[in-house]
Amino acid sequence: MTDAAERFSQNPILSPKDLTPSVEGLEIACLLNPGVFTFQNKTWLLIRVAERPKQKPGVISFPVLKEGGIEIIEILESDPELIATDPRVINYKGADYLTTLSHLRLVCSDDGINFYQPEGYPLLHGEGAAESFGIEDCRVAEIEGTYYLTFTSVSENGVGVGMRTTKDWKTFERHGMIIPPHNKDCAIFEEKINGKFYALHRPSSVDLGGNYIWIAESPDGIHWGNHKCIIKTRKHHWDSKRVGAGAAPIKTDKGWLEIYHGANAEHQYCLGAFLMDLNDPSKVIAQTEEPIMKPIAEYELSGFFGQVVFTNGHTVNGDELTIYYGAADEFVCGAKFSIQNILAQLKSCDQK
Ligand code: MAN
Repeated sequence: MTDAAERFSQNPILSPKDLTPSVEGLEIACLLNPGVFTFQNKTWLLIRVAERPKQKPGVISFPVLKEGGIEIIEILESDPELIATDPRVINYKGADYLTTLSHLRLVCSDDGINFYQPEGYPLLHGEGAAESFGIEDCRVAEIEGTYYLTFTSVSENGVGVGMRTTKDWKTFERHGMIIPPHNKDCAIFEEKINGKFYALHRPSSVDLGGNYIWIAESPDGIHWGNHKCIIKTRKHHWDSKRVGAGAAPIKTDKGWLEIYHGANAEHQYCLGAFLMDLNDPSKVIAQTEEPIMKPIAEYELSGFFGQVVFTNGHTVNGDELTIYYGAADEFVCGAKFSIQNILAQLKSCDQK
């Protein structure tokens, strides 16, 4: 079995052991799903760092953010009111919790392969009630000199899209939750179209509808409206259960190319692509039938949560697309693609 990705021979390029925990008493369980941007002639990753206390036998413990700082919750594995079938989330006494607390951390590189944590840049932590279970999976869009950070804000009240903006990566303006629960995977286009900002996002509709990709417009990049559903899950396909946007769409002469993730009922996460009209991106022109990347390398098949390749960041150099991705929800990896090759795999929506 193969796919269209040319994986870095150095993969994984970052593992939990490569960084130090943000506070004493926690350990890094996973590094995953980096946002990517260029700044001061370097490639930067804004990594999701997921932490928890070192686990003791018979006990599940995890951190949550409270006004005074971090609080550790401990639950006996034998407690009949605990449901712990997914390594990522548990349910206790009817309420959901995450098993790890994520913050976002900057690393940079001259060659796009060897990354280090530079001095003088802050860690981005959850702040306030809407981020008490952490912030995750940040997309970074650079528009007219401002970097727009859109990330998943998690709390007991739900999962929504949070936003911060920066110009220098040292000072940040907080814009709170810009799209309320349940929503994630928000990727802003890096160019205005006909004077308007556009973004892809992924609400989850429980009773009617599903985990579909929507597009929205905005006059200022912060307030969003005119939402339209553009990509749905496909029965009996690799993307039958959920789909979600990756990073900012890539402008090509054929249209806006989006790399997205899809998962099936067995929680296998693969990547595919679709193409939107250059002038009206709410029109999807074409989509791949088969994944362009699927979990096949050892570090993608087993880890904190195996069978996962998940991207929300890339760099583009001519025809070369370098995606950075989370493998098995534990490692940060890289892979190269030819944009022409991805375009050639798209099937026109009229032919379906
Ligand atoms: C899912 C997974 C987790 C994530 C939570 C909250 O369970 O994507 O990795 O922590 O949602 O967003």
